[in-house]
Amino acid sequence: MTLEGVIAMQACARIGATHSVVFGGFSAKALQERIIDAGAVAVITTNYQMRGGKELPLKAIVDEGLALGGCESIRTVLVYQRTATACNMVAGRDKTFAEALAGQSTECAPVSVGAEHPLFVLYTSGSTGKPKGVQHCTGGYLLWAKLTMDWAFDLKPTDVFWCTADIGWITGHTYVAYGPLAAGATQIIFEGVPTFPNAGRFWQMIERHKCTIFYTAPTAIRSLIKAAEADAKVHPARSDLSSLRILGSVGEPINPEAWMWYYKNVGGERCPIVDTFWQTETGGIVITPLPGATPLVPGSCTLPLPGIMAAIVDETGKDLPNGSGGILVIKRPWPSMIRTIWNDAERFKTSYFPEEMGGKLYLAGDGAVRSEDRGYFRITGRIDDVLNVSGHRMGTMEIESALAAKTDLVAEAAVVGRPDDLTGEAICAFVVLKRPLPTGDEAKRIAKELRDWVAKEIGPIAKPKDIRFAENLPKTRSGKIMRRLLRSIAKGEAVTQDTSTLENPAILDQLGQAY
Ligand code: 7RM
Repeated sequence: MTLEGVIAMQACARIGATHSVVFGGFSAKALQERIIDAGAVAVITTNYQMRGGKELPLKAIVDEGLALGGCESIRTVLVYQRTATACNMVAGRDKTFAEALAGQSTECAPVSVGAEHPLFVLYTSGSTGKPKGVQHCTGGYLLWAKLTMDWAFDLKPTDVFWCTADIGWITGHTYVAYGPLAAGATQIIFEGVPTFPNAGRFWQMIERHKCTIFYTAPTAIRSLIKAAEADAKVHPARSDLSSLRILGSVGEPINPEAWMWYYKNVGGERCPIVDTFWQTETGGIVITPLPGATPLVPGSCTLPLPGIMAAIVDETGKDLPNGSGGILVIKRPWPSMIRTIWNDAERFKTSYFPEEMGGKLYLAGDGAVRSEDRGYFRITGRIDDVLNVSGHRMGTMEIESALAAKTDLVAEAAVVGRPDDLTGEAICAFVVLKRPLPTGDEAKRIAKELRDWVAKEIGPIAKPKDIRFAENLPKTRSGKIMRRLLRSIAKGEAVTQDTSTLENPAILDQLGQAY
């Protein structure tokens, strides 16, 4: 989240090189897989990344990822020295920013590319184990980034815009690295975390820099509500937030309580909240209120932007009337839409344009419902095997594959989401071990071992919050794991669904007790 991070992205764009940013919280293995899939020729990184006052060894993770093998396409590793601490440098391959810049001209003419030239590939989770490389183009993407800065945020030359997202995710691409500068905004780029040195940091930053447009995620708001309730010193009331005029929310549904708190305590009942719905694949905001123009309803992202033909349909692609929940689709293309999945045109077609729905509707992967009165959209959450944990997209299959790869311990694993007050959804793993059912301290020890394993395979963000052991999983006679039963059990609910197709109904009692 340094300025150099954004500079590196834009430098790639300037010379016509396609970039793929990998979030700093991913593991060496996740990085290696992305390098191989992308066929990257260089890695740009930092010696250490500062996070909450600590130095995180990013370059060491890069070295570890490259050492895992298969990354022969990498010719150069460029290292920005963020901190004074030394890191390992490989002669002939690694170069510091300072070394690379020495003796270079300060001018670099931009390389012209066609509008469809791939600007970047950003990996995101889908319903299979392998992340998808979402490919975006140069022209349409930048157009939509710029337009949505104007439309969703009503950007004026006097504004100070702050999007708190990390550049490792799409929100950080479009509303930190590209949109604000394309629109000529004055922007804040924040390297820190919301809770360091204390949970009043966002409010202090807004006051100090006279921020006028503030864009963050519901999960951050919820954790700051909790902190403000526990300690008045970090309450937004302690800071002068009168510079603010528009607030934004993104990444997951915002619950009406969090919306009201944000509206009152941060926006002083004066600032409209734009609840912006969009995805890695849409490139920019597609459903949002227009601040000051669209009457707001807490928990609703209201109406599509001009040109976005959003609709709610049934499984066959037929339109549903307002008031009926269904599948969110977009009927016509728009400038910043995903162009393809990197190296996998077939998966692009089958994931987003399902034949059962006629093959021409863009399937967002979310459920939604439109209100009877205004036709406002409310997103009800993913309808595929994708979880949203603190606004981060995680595939249940990815986590299952990671657990199953621990072959000395794990016979089988199933991962589902359950609602969580703070993180929106929490990861819950049901695990069958290759040894007798553990109890007490042994169960705790194995659960920790599995969590650490997942952190190594994917990254700390994928660690399951709950791990429940059982001797088996609920399966149909044809061997399919019945996840909807697991979802009820994860929530702590009694299983009320039809279990007549279950091969081993007795297992439900054991899973329930495990809870
Ligand atoms: C921008 C981003 C996409 C998924 C998407 C939804 C969920 C995002 C909202 C939302 C309800 C919102 N890209 N989502 N914004 N749900 N209201 N305003 O988050 O690719 O990482 O995630 O996030 O489920 O499909 S993403």
